[in-house]
Amino acid sequence: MADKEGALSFKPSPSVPLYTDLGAVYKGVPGVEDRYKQITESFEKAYGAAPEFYARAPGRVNLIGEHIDYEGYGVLPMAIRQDTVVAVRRVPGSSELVIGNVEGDKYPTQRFPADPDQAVDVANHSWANYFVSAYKGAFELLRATRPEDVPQQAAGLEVIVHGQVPTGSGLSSSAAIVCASMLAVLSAEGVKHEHLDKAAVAEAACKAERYVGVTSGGMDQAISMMGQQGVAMHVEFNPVRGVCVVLPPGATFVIANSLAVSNKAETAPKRYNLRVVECRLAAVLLAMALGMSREDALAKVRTLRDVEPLIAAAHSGQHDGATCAAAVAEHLKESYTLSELEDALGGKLADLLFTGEPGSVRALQVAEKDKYAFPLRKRAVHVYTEAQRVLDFRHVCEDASLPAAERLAKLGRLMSDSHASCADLYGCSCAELDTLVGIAKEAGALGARLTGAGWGGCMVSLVKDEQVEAFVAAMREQYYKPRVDSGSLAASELPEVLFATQAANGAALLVLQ
Ligand code: NG1
Ligand code: MG
Repeated sequence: MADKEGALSFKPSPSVPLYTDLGAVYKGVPGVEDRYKQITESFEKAYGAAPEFYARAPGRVNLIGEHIDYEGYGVLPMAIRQDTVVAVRRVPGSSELVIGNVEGDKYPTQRFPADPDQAVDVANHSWANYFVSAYKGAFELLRATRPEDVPQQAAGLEVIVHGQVPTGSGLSSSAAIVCASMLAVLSAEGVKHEHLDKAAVAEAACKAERYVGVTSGGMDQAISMMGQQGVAMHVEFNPVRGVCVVLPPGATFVIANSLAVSNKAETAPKRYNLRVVECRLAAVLLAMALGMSREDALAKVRTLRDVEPLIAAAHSGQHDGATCAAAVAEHLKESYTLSELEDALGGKLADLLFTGEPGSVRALQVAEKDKYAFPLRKRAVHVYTEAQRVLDFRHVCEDASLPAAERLAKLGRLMSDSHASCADLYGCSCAELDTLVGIAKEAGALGARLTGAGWGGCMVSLVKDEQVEAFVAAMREQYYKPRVDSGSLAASELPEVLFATQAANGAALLVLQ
């Protein structure tokens, strides 16, 4: 699946901006000044002094391209307005990191040594683990790219975090805190903002987030760092890069939270990390079926994307999504038992493929205990067809020869097809999300799909501008009102669980004057 630069696309600016004026980051968004005041007050209350600076990074909504970033394929998200702010002060002479939160009751203060080589305690998952992961990652980035900036002695830090991105909702609260924390640490260690390359920070933040125990891809950190107001972004990997994609006029993305919380770090062995393992197994088996030796496949094939050249060689050069899916259907069985996989690959999977990957090994252990049958055909067909839908989505956005209304209708269909594939082939939807998508389509959405990892969290739908109001009213009536009536949702929370959204700016450093 190859891509070419279209007419309506452009590259994002490369370096992290530094603002001294809040208005520059949040033009016209109400409540921003008050929020920073509240963060500063929390900081002063906790530490007896004001913060030196702030780093902020947004959550994101993925428009299309689910569970394919870790398979090497491009995705198409946009940053949203909701973000995480990390306020920081260096404490000379201290060798401690004190991590507090504006919502201290929910997220209690934690202390860690200012030691970049400390291990993250994955077994005791805590909110502050995200900061520690970013802290380690910041030093790894510094050591690799700016050794002259690595301090002899890491600074002690006092930190207050404030997050607005709902957690466990598929809008990437995790990447928001990791990216903001990483920028904060880099800046505290003296790196100048103009020396911070957004793509490099995104790549380091992606690696860092894996310290919390999820074997994730790089989409969330990439868009949280590189996002640009008013445009979506086609993000590709190895190396991380983005191209801004202008959406056709006349429609809005509406986000609706299913209210089923999906806590990815805790459920990883049975869900996210298991999918990453399944894709790897599918890729290796497919490569072998297409003629690669077992030794080579085990040593060289890491993603389904790695198999594309073999598919092309067997199909007269064709390697679009449909051809790849047909190759999967021809060569992979519907499902495999663990012993079938071990026989095919010649030994214990943990030793053959996943050494040094504790998240994957744990997923295999749980699968063995559950006598899980690995449905590799479906998983691989999802990945290849979803990767094609991302390219199609971008091309539709860029096809100026079609009227906007026609382009929007096509985009909506791609989104709905993506949801069906996530639900039926990838098994990452849930009853609440499927219900939401059904209601959204009935209420006139051009298309609707789960967004993010799934198994709960949010849906994104594409709605014609003139229908947004009626659409929101219908969603409220059919999905949320019964929950408000039964007391499981407070009416005051409605604006946070159902809202129209525009593409917002990516991460920034801020010094208030
Ligand atoms: P969420 O769960 O929405 O943060 C996760 C991964 C992404 C990507 C999507 C599925 C992390 C940090 N992010 O997103 O890399 O694989 O699922 O497309 O784990
Ligand atoms: Mg996340």
